[in-house]
Amino acid sequence: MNLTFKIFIGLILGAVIGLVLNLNSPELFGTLDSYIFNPLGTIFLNLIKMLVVPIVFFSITLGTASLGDPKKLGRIGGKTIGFFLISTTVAITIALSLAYVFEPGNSNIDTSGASYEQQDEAPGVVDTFTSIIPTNPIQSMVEGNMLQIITFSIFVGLALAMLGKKTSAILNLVEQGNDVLMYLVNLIMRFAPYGAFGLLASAVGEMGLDGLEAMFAYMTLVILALIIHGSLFYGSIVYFIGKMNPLTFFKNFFPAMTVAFSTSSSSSTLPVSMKLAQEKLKVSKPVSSFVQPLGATINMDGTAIMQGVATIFIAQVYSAELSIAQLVMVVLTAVLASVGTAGVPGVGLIMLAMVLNQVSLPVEGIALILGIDRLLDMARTAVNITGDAAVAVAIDKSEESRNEKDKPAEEAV
Ligand code: DAS
Repeated sequence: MNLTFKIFIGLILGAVIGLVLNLNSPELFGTLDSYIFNPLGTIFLNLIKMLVVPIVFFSITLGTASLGDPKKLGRIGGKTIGFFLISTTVAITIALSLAYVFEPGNSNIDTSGASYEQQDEAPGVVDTFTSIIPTNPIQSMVEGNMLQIITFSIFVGLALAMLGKKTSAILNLVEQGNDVLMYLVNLIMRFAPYGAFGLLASAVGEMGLDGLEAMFAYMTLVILALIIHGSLFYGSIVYFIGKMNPLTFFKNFFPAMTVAFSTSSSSSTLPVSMKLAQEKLKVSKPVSSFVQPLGATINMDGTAIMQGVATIFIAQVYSAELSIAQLVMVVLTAVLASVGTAGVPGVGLIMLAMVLNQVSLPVEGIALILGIDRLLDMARTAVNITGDAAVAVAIDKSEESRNEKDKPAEEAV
């Protein structure tokens, strides 16, 4: 039985058992929750939290180093990164706006058990930007100051990229460290069916139908934001810059989207998405071979959308008011986090713990959405790789038109 199916079974069982106990025997629920449901959920949650800091450091260092020497990045590299940053920022802005409008987390869920210290002195936007430079990176890691860890990782990655061959041994170590962490993510995801069961049984047993409604609202909103961003934003990039009919783009790229949906892994889908981009979307090999692998590493719009909706959902569930500066922090953290989110199943959720950390929202809030995350991972991975292909089409067309312009007059005829 494959993992996704096992997680689905865990989800359904947890929700049904939680609801039956909530409606019929709260006392029995109390006992089972203390000795079975809550421990299972907490173990899974702690396993996720355990990897946050090391994954952020290794994957963002590696993601930045893989950009290559900024001096040699050249025009295509600069354009690609520019497109990626704009695309991810638009994605999370759509997510935050929809979450504010539709308020999926506004429900009668009782979260008296958990605490949220409202950041009374939330730093202003200027302080937010100045405070992201760590004075002591190790202390930032101990404190879980994610933006400072991200900043430090980006500097280390840039140094590795600029030093090139001199530090290839260190870069290999970072790559191996990242491989070990990705293997650990894989191992932890095997516990997901049991963790999802415990979390759903505990959450639904505690909150009853209100909990289920809130989770359904959250899931619906993430999917809505994915569809809006995927169709409207990518459709516009492909049409206005790629000079391609969006329907042609989506029709020809759809097989790659199905592979991403079923594997929940951008990296595993890469061979298919590159083949389709080159053969069906006529993207030149050099542009496809640069943009898509880079995108599978540093461009995760679908993941950023989940993180945006989840952050506002959890803030609403805990009745936490996020200031403008904190929202800027969420966008910044999610955009920078997507630089490091590796293209493997479940890693976006680990990065969500980092975003919540950054705005002091209780990471326990992940319990409300963790169970259903694997299903959403499938959808957001499909959006992640589609964004990479859309940018590849746009870059390829802009390079083609540039080459046309550069051609001497007689040749251009
Ligand atoms: N599954 C990841 C990917 O491959 C994304 C995520 O976990 O959010 O893109």
